Amino acid sequence: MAHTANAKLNAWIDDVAKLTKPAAIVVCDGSQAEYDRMQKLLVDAGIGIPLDQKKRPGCVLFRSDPSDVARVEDRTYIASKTKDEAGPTNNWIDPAELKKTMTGLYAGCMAGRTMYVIPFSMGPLGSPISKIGVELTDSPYVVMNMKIMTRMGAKVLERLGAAGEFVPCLHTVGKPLAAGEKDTSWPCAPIEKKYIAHFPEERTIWSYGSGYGGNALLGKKCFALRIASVQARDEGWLAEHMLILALTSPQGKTYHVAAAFPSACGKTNLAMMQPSLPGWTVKTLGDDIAWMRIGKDGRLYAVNPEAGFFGVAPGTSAKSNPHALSTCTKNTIFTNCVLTADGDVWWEDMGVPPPAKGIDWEGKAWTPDCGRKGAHPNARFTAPASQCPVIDARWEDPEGVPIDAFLFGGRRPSTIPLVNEALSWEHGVFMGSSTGSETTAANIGAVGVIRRDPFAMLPFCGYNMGDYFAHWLKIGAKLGKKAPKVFFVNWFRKDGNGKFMWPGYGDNSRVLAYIAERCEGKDIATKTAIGWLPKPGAIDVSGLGLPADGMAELTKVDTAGWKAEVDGVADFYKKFGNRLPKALSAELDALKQRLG
Ligand code: SAT
Ligand code: MN
Repeated sequence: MAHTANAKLNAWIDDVAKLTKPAAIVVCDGSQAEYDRMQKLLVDAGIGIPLDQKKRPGCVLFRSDPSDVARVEDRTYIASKTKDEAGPTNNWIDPAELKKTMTGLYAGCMAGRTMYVIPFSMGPLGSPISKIGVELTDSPYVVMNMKIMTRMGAKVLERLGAAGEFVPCLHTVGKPLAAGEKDTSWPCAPIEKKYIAHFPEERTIWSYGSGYGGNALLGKKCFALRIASVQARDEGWLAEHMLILALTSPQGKTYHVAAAFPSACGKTNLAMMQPSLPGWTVKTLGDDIAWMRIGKDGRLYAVNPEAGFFGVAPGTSAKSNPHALSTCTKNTIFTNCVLTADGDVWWEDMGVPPPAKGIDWEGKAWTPDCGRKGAHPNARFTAPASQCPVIDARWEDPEGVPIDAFLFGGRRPSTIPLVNEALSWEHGVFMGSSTGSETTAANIGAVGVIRRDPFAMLPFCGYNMGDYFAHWLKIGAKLGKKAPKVFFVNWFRKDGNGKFMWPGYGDNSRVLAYIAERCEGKDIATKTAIGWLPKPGAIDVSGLGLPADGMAELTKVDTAGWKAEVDGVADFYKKFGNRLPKALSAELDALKQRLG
């Protein structure tokens, strides 16, 4: 049927409809009226809960099923033709076998539901960096979220035209409805039937059984990272799990920084930071993903492929991230937060007193002393990026912004200094590849263990991670002298009493200012065995009241600690066998030598 002007798309829609048997097919136009219709449908069904329209205009709350609260990494697959292509860090199943299993699950899975066709663009429409995807889904909640998170609807179809290319993204909640059956408040499939599948060679995504976040909003991690990382490798660009920010000095010079941190390290907070250092400003371009290409001038240019923020609510407060709080005051979808008696939302560590009573994320009566958390730790807000009070004027620039510095970082209680500048691009890639973060009580397994999460891409790289490191080395060789500088930062050092040694949050601007000055080539760093470290006085700590030896401790080389770090990285590198680039084992050896 001629659902659209694109023959390939029409054929795919018909094939999927034949298999999944939806009651109706709707091609989304991306209009506000359509969004409002989806919301009304869900509210009328008792699934969406509209919030108080004076306190939170245009906002609605959803509660998911307890089996469906986050990305499911052990149900996420990179089904490349060979296991070796997926590499040692991904779950692999033979693609033919996986397709057979999933085709069985898909048969009749949309019965009683409407199948929505969501044409979307990752990146500003028409930008040379952008790419088009089409998601087929039976979830109106997904339609609403995709409207905020991507550029979506009729204008994308126009752009796609009769013969344009798109990444097909098939999604279902995996809960067909029998005639007359009433829907549950959060339809999904049991955990062992959930599959988040990627077929990298075919640039195709199949997702079954989850309605939550990155499992269901397929433009985000599935397309913009896992599939895009494969496209980026083949086409010579970078698809990265990075925030993008613009830092402006008191002299009015702007620097663009892209930064990768594993989860729970404050990426969204850094992206929207309110600098404590007078005269410096930070503007946000993105909080999660960066697509970067080499521009005509030979520099690396970055675009945020998303149009919204899918942020973790708990912990978001006036102290940690005032700008995120302002971003979600209107036109926002909340998922798994507490509903207060006066029709507002609340979450743990919001920085405001809890309501005397409310309804928790499971729909149960809740009071602050009931012994349970009210919001799920992975409760989220979905809000338009345009509502962020510090969104950068260039955030939708189709050409992107030139990157001056890359930051890698993690939660490291010891050894790793506050800021360490790579000696070369290769050394920077070594730093990225060895990125790790301490597990906390929130992680399953031993506490205080360093989990390696190279480039913060461990769950998001769509191919062999050894080849991914090689790709980074190749991009550096192309950039040559125009390559961004690379820094490793650590806001999370602890003293002997287990207290954080660095205040973090807005005071991280002091480190950003130092980084900007290094980009200017200022002689404020010393070359050491581990990299360039700030000279005494190079970082402005006035007014912080750090102990006298505080900065010395935060910026010293802990030789014993680094020797243990070298052993840790060597152990991790073994995983990659002969896919580990020689340049990286050489970096590891050279570091070992320098440490003596
Ligand atoms: O659920 S998402 O993958 O979109 C968010 C995250 O885990 O970072
Ligand atoms: Mn992320």
